[in-house]
Parts: sequence; C-alpha cells; structure tokens
Amino acid sequence: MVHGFVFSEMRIELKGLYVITDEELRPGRSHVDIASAAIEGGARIIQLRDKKASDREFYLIACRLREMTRRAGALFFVNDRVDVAAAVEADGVNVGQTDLPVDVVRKLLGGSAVIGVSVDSLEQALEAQKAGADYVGFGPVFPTTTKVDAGEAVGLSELVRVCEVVEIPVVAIGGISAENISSVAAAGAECAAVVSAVVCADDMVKAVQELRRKFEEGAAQTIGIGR
Ligand code: TZP
Ligand code: MG
Repeated sequence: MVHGFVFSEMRIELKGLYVITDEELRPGRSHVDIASAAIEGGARIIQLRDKKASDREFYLIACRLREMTRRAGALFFVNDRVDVAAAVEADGVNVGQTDLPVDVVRKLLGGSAVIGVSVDSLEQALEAQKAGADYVGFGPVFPTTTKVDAGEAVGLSELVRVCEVVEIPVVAIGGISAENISSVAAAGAECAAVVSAVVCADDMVKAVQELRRKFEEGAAQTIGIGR
C-alpha cells in the first residue's frame, strides 16, 4: 500500500530515505548544512532534531529548514516540539512516548498535520495507531550510539512483524547504514530514518544518494507480506 499525504495541493509520499539532522555528532556541521546536503542528494523527508538548542534558536533553525524544504518540495518534520512545528507550519511532528499524546497534538496541529510516534515494540505501535498517529518510528532496529537512551536493538525480524501487523506507515530507525538499509526496505518499512549515516559521512551528498539507491533496491524485493 502506498501512503501519501496532501500538502498544500502537493502529494508527497512518505516513502524512502528520512534524514534527521543532528549538530552534535559532527561539530561544525549545522542543521542547515545537513538539510542542504540531504536535499541536494535527493532526500525528500527531513526532520529537525535538537535536544539542546534554546527555544529561540530552535525556532529560527526550523524557519530556515521550513523554507529550504518548501522550495525543494520536501516534507519537513520537527522532533518533539509541537509548538515550533505549528509556528513554522511544518508538515508534521515526531513525538516520543513521554511527549504530548497524539490526540492533544492533533488538537494543536489540526487534521492535515502528519503525526509520527516513536515506538520500540509492536504493542506501542498498535497503541499509537489506535490513538490516531499517521506513522510510527520503530526502533532502534540495529545498535546505535546516537541516542543514548534508545534501548536494545529490536532487530530485523521484529521490524518485519511490525510492518506486517501495523497498518500505518512504519519508519525504521536506529543504526541504519548503507550496509543494511536494503534489508530494512525489504522488511517492508516505508521509510528508513538515519542520523549518523548522513551526518558523519565524509561526503553527505554522496551518502544520501547511496542510501536512497540501496533503499530502492531493497524495496524492490520486499520480504514482508501484505504491504
Ligand atoms: N530514535 C531511535 S534510535 C535513534 C533515534 C532518534 C537514533 C538513530 O540514529 P542513527 O545514527 O541513525 O543510528
Ligand atoms: Mg521525543
């Protein structure tokens, strides 16, 4: 099934590589640098994630990324900050298990906003789906050091199970690289979200191109059923 959302008359698929910006992994690389390379490499889903910026900084960066993504015809998501997502008219927001509940986010952002919920089990994924989430971010699929409290890797077979059971799009996350992204796509995930695979690459544009290509290769041989 192809999942799509309509954004100001434009239908953009929630499918493929999902690049999350992070300024901490590679000092000197800003959110704008990362988003700009991601767009140049062909990524069409970008999320701003920053746990340290002040409200003002975060808002100003979000304004820049909103502008860049709009120009590129890319989706723009904000992590955690529903208020900032609303302020900059982001396409959506990604919230975790301890952030605002989906019904409250929906009330604040309205019906057309895409709400993603981070989950680490099938139970949480089904709960998010029932609550009205538009997608689940499932992981960490593989071990990662990018998010210190990410917990144990859930593994590829659990990803296959979640993709089979859950009806809303599944965005796989955690430890995804050029080496394993094909398997994630083949497992049935609509998207593969990456941080370090892009942010820490010597050449971010090339990394994005390679990740996209390998995602497509994997998606062509989906091993999950019923998608
Ligand atoms: N949520 C679960 S794992 C993770 C997040 C934000 C970090 C993913 O980063 P990386 O570098 O792609 O493993
Ligand atoms: Mg969060």
